[in-house]
Amino acid sequence: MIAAHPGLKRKDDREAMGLLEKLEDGSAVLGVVGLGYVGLPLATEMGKSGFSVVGFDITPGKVDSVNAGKSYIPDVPTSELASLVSKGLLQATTDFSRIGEVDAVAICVPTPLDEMKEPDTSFMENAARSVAPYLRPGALVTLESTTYPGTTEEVIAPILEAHGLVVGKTLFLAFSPERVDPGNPVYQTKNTPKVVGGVTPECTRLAVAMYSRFIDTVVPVSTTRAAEMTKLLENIFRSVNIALMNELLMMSDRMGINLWEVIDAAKTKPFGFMPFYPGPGLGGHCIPIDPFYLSWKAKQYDFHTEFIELSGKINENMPYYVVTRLMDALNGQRKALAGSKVIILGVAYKADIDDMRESPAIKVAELLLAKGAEVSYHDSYVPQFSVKGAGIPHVDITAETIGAADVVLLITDHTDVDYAFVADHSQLVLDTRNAFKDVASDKVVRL
Ligand code: SAJ
Repeated sequence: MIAAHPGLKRKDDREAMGLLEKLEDGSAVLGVVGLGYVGLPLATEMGKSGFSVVGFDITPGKVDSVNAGKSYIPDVPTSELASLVSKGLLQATTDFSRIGEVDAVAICVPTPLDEMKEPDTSFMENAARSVAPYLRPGALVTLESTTYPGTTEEVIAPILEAHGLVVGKTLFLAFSPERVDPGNPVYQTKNTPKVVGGVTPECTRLAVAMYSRFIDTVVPVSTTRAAEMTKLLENIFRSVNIALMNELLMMSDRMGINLWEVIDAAKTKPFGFMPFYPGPGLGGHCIPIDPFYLSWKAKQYDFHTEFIELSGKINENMPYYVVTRLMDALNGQRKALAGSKVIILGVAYKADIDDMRESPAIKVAELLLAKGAEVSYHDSYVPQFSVKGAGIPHVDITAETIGAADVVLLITDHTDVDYAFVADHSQLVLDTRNAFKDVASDKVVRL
């Protein structure tokens, strides 16, 4: 039950009341713009709660796949999608004029960095421009794309109001950060708490009313900026702590201390400590990118986010540090990196997924090729790996292939690899993830 806010009495609150009732009785038609790893699971949860949902995307292939009931997102079972489509609860289109059919729409499009490492808000702006002409008076729009504080009100609101609607009166607008962790076996869209911050209290209330229908826990905050900042805080917390571990790793190596052992020991503290681990660098579509959305905006307030800049510098240096350590390890066997056969073990950006976005393996492979190494790779999740257009050959893990390599360089610690077998048959291993921690072998060098 969603209690109507007592304040919703004024004439122009009639719009809000109308939407609130439609959300409450389930007759509202919902929309999702962007049917990717955030939008398709969201649209599916909306449909599963009984709403009619229209999904919008600029990629005809995705639209066709959804309408055929075929999922292309591992977190969305095809059986679930097919069921919603066959019941007429979910349909997809590239025709944005159909926004006129929806009472509320969530925008879930990418927010990458451009080549200058500055926010690229073009996807959000284009999405807003695509929906603005067709929004019905009284509609609710929520933005889910991770972005800097101020985006919703400074960038998106003006675009949505360009056709006469007024936010807070004839249009309701909120920010609600996506918290999708692809492949997470425990937390999916429905059971991950959802933070919501509206431009006005009515905007917040309506967004809370919508999300509450299909997400278990909804957490309202006072403003859109607080909601935008919440997501950035979550991910900057990670990137800064990972950078700290990477810096301590480089120091510990010089001091002859096994930092991996130290972290495991520190982890025994039952309070006040949270483990992060060093590694070959930061991959993924969130952690390496989100901090720079904040540092970019902070500059407008003459504020220099030194932690973010420093952690970015340290994390970005890790692929170079790995190659230096690899050269040291080969040097110990009187081998030059140039001409050496290197097998990169694991190239996805983190264990047990197939996602290559920003994977540190890409930069490592580039550096190895530039130094004249002969590079091949093994990753059962990634069938094809190329660097600057050059395909890197894939090898199976056999006694022959491992034995023929001068060094095996572990970048990503997938759990489907027999690390004892690799250690037994290799000449040398550089392990950047402590994946060989249970393997006693003098051939394994730990980062
Ligand atoms: N990494 C380290 N050391 C660590 C943890 C991660 O080097 O201690 C590396 C990973 O190998 C990877 C990168 O950092 O290359 C990012 O890893 P991540 O564990 O942060 O995973 P992501 O990028 O999938 O982050 C997502 C985020 N989810 C959202 O933005 C909605 C993040 O907020 C989640 O906390 C994270 O998943 C998660 O916990 O799995």
